[in-house]
Amino acid sequence: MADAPLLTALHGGTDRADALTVDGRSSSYEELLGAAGAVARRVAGAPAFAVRATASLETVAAVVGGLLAGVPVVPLAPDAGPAESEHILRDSGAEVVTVDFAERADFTPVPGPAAAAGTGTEPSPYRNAALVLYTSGTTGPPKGVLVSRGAVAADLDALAQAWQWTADDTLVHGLPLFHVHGLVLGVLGALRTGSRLVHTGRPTPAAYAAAGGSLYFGVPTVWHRVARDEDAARALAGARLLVSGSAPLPEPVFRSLRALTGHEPVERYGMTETLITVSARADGVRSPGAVGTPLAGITTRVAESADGIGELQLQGPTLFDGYLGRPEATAASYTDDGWFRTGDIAAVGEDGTHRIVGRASTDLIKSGGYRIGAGEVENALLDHPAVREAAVVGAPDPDLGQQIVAYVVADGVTATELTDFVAARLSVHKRPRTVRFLAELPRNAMGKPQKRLLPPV
Ligand code: MCA
Ligand code: AMP
Repeated sequence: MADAPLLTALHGGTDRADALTVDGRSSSYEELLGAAGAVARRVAGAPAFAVRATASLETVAAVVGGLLAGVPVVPLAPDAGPAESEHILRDSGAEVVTVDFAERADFTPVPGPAAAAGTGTEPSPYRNAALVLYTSGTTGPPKGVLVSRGAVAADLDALAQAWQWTADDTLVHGLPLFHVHGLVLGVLGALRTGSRLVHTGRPTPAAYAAAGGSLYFGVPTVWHRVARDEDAARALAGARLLVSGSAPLPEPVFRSLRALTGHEPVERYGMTETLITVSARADGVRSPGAVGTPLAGITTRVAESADGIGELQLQGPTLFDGYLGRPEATAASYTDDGWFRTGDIAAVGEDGTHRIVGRASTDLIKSGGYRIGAGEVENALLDHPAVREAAVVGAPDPDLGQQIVAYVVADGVTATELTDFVAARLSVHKRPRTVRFLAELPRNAMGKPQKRLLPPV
């Protein structure tokens, strides 16, 4: 499939000079297609390529260029330190491409994801990926999630239907461009529906207030900050729809937004591996703590539940094509009868409304809407010569949802030094916000660390 079927609006859509604005710089669709064409010419035939996904027009051009050329794109956090970058580049085999937005070229989309399809008789490890998005598991380094253009198209169309999202909207957000929320929904969604996009660079309340959009995306931390800035919140009264996702929206934040903006936020639920699968509707009931009903094409079930509460499992066209090079991990993420295991604990009401009530594993932390594996942070801490043992947990935090807390056994190092060490090796959002020094970690009789016996923060 060529690019045209995915970014439908980009081909023949609006001729506005500010069809998209990213961190203060605007572009028309024609200029974007030219810059993306130049990227496509450079990467055509490569197995995949990576881009440092700053909040910029360059990142948008890189991703659109990859889609035009049928070459999978690997977005890297712009502040990813050596441990994180080296792992992702080695694991994906992708080389970093830098983009000059002023460079323009025509590019005729290939009739299929040529590079991803592989050459000769060897099947490509990338399968039909449009994007390879790295995300944390409970242990080990992050895995590459293979996201196909078919999954993206199915998800965006289902969301457009649920949110009545059209070319008449102006979408505003300031989320990072290396995850599903900011990149797939927040950029590709605008380019598929044809809505104008204003990316604010950073997701600050003042920038959201100034943008004058109709449709706003935010993680709960962003909405918490908007709700605390009452003037900024009131400025959103003229919007059509406020959407929250990536982590649970605290009920007090829902209520504050309703009081200040006059809007009940729409909450939706998803994962990198599944894209967005459950959402409240623009024309439906929105209640605090509820994430709505399955999107068109998605089927859900709650496993092993006597009381209607259990692991949420899914099937549908938005699911990933597996973890890059990890068939066992891919197989382990499905039940024997072919349902994707989200690892989230859900309750489904009689009217089909889903509530996410927890996670099966305490080793996956959600902080500021970022998914962070405790094991990855523990390994980074253990790379510091002064650290002998480390245990990382997520502790409740009113702003971030959870904050990363590290318990370490170490001598001759300060908490700030360890925080900075992790921020520099991995990326800034994976740094512990609190470090506690212990004489030893609590262990069971077998010598295994017992996180539930750690002292309170
Ligand atoms: C602080 N800074 C440091 C350090 N400490 N820099 C280096 N070393 C340090 N030790 C700097 C940072 O670089 C940054 O600088 C500034 O301090 C603030 O950083 P930080 O405190 O980390 O930011 P924050 O204010 O806490 O961030 C909150 C946030 C962020 C903006 C809400 O968490 C965020 O963008 N979250 C979105 C995550 C997301 O999109 N998740 C979607 C995953 P400077 O300000 O200069 O940069 S997809 C998903 O979940 C699914 C599919 C779904 O359902 O959507
Ligand atoms: P990620 O792969 O970074 O996309 O993180 C996916 C995880 O985010 C899910 O497994 C959930 O734990 C969490 N999540 C996303 N949206 C919501 C939501 N609306 N409510 C609760 N948890 C959410």
